[in-house]
Amino acid sequence: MTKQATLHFHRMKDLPSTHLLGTGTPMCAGCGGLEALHTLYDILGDKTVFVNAAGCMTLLSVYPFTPFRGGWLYTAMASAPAGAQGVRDAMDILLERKKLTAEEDAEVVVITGDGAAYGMGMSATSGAIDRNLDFIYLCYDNEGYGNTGQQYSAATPHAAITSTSRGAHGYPGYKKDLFSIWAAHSPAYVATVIAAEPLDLAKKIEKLQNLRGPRLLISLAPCPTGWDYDPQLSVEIGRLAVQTGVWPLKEYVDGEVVHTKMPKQRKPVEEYLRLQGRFRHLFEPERDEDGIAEIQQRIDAYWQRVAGA
Ligand SMILES: Cc1ncc(C[n+]2csc(CCOP(=O)(O)OP(=O)(O)O)c2C)c(N)n1
Ligand code: SF4
Ligand SMILES: [Mg+2]
Repeated sequence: MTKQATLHFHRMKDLPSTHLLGTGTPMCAGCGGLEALHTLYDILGDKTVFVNAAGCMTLLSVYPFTPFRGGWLYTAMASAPAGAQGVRDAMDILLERKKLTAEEDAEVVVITGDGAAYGMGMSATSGAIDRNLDFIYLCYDNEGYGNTGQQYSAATPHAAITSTSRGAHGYPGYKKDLFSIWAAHSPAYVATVIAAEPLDLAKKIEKLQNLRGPRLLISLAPCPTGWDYDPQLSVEIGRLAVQTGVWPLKEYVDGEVVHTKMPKQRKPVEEYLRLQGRFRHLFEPERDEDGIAEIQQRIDAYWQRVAGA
């Protein structure tokens, strides 16, 4: 725990009356994942129970300090949705026995990174959706195992340099389509979001609040540390992810997939790529035309398929 964090964090036993998430946290400046969590917490409110698997956000609650006024349960990396099942079941039993009032009932929110959501925790998530668990899952997707030094994950995009894909062409694989995998389970709700589009994010959170069952959010999380850029560019990079069509904003509800923001005139993907050190090798020491064109073509093919554009 840094000195800065101890100045702003609170002992769990004497929390203040207003929540202070994000003030003086031990997170990196410009963390896109934290921003999405901030919005979710603002809308859902203080009594939310978070269930977290190991990752950057774990550092938010290091006993006895926490910025949350509700609950925080830390689980093994593959098990956050199973932990959420336990919390939900316990609250349901207490409600049934009238030891918890309806007003005291709380949303159970799984918060994990992409390493857990796209990989290690996939099985537990699938099981929780099958059981129609009444929970929200926020995956903040910084496209790598950030907390342990940005090793590649199943969410890493093609050509990105990570600490385990350092070759001349970066990561050779392609980002897994978690949205479709989740939607294939027919849950109550799935959406992609990004903190740099706060209105779209807030609308989706408000919508899922009125639903029950598994409700899943994947937030692309610009990460200055793992993606190698100046923290002040986080919002710009987030907006460019949407404007270039790299990160389609969409939702699945009632069996339908709807795009919630259609980039009218998509910007070239290189505007997004060239701001990030992890893609520097596409531009220096000389331009990799084929590499950039391949990334552009995959984006074009996606939008052609879903929107004929
Ligand atoms: C089973 C297991 N393997 C490895 C680790 C070490 N570990 C802790 S955090 C982390 C990275 C998690 O990546 P992600 O879920 O994407 O979250 P991020 O760190 O990017 O926030 C890893 C590998 C662990 N805690 N448990
Ligand atoms: S490494 Fe990335 S995801 Fe982790 S706290 Fe820093 S900016 Fe956020
Ligand atoms: Mg990650």
